[in-house]
Amino acid sequence: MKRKQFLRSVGLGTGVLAMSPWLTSCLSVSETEPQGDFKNKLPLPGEISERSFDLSAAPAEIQLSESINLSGFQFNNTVPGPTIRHTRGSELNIRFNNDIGQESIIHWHGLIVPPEMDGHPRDVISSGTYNYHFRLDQRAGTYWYHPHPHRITGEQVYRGLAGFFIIEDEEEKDLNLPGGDYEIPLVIQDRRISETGQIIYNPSRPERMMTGFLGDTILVNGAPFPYHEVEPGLYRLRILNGSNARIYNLAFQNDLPFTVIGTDGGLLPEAIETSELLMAPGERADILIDLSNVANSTTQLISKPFDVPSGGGMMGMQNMMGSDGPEQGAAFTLMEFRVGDTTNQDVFDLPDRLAEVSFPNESSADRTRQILLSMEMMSGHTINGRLFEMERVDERVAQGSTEIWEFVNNSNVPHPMHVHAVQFKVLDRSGTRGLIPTESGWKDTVLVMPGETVRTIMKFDAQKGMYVFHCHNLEHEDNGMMANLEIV
Ligand SMILES: [Cu+2]
Repeated sequence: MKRKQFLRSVGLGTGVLAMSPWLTSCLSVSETEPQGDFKNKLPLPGEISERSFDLSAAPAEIQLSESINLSGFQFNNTVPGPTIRHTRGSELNIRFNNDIGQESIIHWHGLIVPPEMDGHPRDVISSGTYNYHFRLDQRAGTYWYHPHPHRITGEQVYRGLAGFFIIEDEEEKDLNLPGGDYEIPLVIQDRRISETGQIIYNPSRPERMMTGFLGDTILVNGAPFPYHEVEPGLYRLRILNGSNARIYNLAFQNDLPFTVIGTDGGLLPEAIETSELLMAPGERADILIDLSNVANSTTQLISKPFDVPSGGGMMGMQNMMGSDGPEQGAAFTLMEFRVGDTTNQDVFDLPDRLAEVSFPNESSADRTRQILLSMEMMSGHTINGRLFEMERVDERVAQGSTEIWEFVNNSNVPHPMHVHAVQFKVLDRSGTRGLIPTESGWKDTVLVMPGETVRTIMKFDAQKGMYVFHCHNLEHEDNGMMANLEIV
């Protein structure tokens, strides 16, 4: 078996940090954005490993840094919520206690669970307890949980209700991936900060209908401009774009290469090396970064600028009718890694083949379904011309069937499309963008840029019943860009 060896090259390569002219210009772009001086230590969420536990959501006044406050909501008194970590096969009993004073229900994003356990918006409770009971019967991976009430998901996630849900299994364990202090969950979320340092959520009508709510400051694990002290070793970063609407083009300073090993539905078949990775709201990326290349130095996690295609419609629609925040595609600095000069970490071998994965074959598809994403002047973004209705069944699929879903974006803004109750494979994308490294694995959320058609294939093996699929731009979702999917 071919293997890639990550050698710890302490003392080597530390003299090559002179900035390229390209990078200098890139960083000067982000210097026009609010910049922090990395005063805040990166918070690391606590973990829940019990099989029976409470998730209690309650309001809280939270000081996120010296100058930034959030009138928010918390799960179990923390932002982000605690990381739920379990092995495949575990049976869980989770009591969701809702004390936030609004209707809510929890969705386990990426998990395939029975319909009444999936957090369909019709299952909201306005107070009291909702009892979840389900078995984790799927691949190891980086999943997450967040509220899913109709019309107010955006506000509740924005104000603090989100956490990681990590599943482990034997196949992944055998790889001996970096763990413990060498495995770091990072949830990336943009927020808009008022002059008095208060985080605000007040999407305008154009923001609800057009762009979504774009913030001006990026929080990582709830902290603005955090730093994290690390060794010059190999780290596994489990990254979640938990933002309402913002897409990131993740990279490290100086184009430090990194290796993508997993995404929404777990490990990729093969590791892929890259120096940037586009991540839309709801998507996850599991990456390995070799920080021995920047021993005794620092490196910043950044979002590089990227273009949003106009979709053939009016150019500049986004700015003309859109958000008050920095536009989609703007550059940002996210956090800083402060790299020490010694590590006791063992040399690590990464096999070329990470996991045995078999995706459904196109020829096995029972049918193709077209999912049209378009903008109606009066109602905003729709799915096949309609806004969400709680009890109307929009797509009915036969249990056990394999389908090709073709997402066609006829609008002028990006739509990250999320389907509940399945993991799918992206087959292809029209235009020049092609597939990105995370799209070589199992996905539950896929970015469909303006003008693009993205074809996906999925097999519906979940229990019969009602689920939803929707845009994971949470303002779009709250505005009705969601549909019922019934498995029969
Ligand atoms: Cu959308």
